[in-house]
Amino acid sequence: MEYFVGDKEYFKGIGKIKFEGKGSDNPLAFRYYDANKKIGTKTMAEHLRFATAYWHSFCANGADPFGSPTMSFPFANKDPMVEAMAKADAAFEFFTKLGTPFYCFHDADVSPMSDDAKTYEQNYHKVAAVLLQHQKETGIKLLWNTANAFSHPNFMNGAATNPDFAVVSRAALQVKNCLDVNVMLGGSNYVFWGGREGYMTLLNTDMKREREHLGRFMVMARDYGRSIGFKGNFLIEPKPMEPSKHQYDYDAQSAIAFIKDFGLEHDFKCNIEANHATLAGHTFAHDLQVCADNNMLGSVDANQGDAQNGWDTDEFPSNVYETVSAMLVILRKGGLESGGLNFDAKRRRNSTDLEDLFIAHIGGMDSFALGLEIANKIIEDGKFDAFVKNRYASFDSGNGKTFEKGSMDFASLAALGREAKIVKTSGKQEYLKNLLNSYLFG
Ligand code: XUL
Ligand code: CO
Repeated sequence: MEYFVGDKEYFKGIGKIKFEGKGSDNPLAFRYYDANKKIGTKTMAEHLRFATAYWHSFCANGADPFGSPTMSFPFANKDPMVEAMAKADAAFEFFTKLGTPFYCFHDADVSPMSDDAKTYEQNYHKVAAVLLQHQKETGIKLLWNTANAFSHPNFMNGAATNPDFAVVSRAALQVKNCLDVNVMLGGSNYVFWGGREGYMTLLNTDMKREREHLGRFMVMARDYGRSIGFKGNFLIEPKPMEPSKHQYDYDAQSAIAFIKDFGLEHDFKCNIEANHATLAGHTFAHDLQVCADNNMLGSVDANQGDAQNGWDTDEFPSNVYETVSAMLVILRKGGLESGGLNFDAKRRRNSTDLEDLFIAHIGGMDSFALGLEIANKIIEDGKFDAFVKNRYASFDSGNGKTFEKGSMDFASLAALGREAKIVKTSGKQEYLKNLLNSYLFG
């Protein structure tokens, strides 16, 4: 079904994107993502739960610190509220034509911000009512929303961690409105990303106090959300830096420590972004695995960085090696549950054709579909799992098992070390990488 409001079609000349298979050379068709194809017990659509990000797709206009906007949108209008409504129409036309069943947004993406708090609230709720209407008509659902408490100059010294209480309260106003809108739209998750929840120099910062304020803020937001009937997961999206020099939720490990420090572990999980993990010096799969091991895998911002650039380039996923590695973690964990794969990704500044927005998403969806199929085959075959299990076999019986169960004291462990016969055992990394390539390339 194609969907556009009234007689206004924004993405003219582009119809519903279809699966045409490997033989197709149509850039506006899927070659691997076949929504209804069963992989194990679920369809591809059920496994991957793709979401389109409002901000990159319908707000980012190609401006960067060195140049002006390069992209124009067919819904542009001088009146910001008229534009917001037209943008919502265009967004739902896009989701429907592309076939992403979910979407994500910041308050600032969908409705105009205002210095006047009341105007901000009124704008936001007016647009939210229109979003609800579109959701009902198309069946597209909200994966998560979030507050943009980092762009406005008010937040230059932080939002919940601002040294000025007045700003902390303004951030709370935004988060409250976002939670209200989330509940109205039936959102599955609510995200906190703290771009300015960090600091630039200790010379002007009381880090301990700021981190405690952030914890208090989240406890209060959790309690408010639950009181108005929000049943989904709250998610922290870690990122080590950019725009702050030091961000408090640096990576999955530190976000989980933060969640536990403030007693939030029953309500909070993580939203892992590939390019944030690599910025922290990890692989995407590493941060996913840390979450999986702690039962903290909430959702995923699916993108990729540039191997040479040390910043958040937010590219669409195209590296199938990475998508296989990610899907291995996700499948072994049992899936994304109420999370999804949100394309927090932007086309390059010089990809200026409107069809490039479709082509970019198609590439991301195909890359994850391939990742899913290959990871599923790897798990079904069981060769890697058997290898890893065998590597730890010394803990499956005898003294190793007693140690793991916690029924051995340290002196006994050390005494065993006196007699231990240590045999050199290869980790076989090269063999395993060759094996992985055989799944990727046959
Ligand atoms: C910034 C980033 C954000 C969050 C939502 O790097 O990833 O877009 O996903 O605020
Ligand atoms: Co993100």
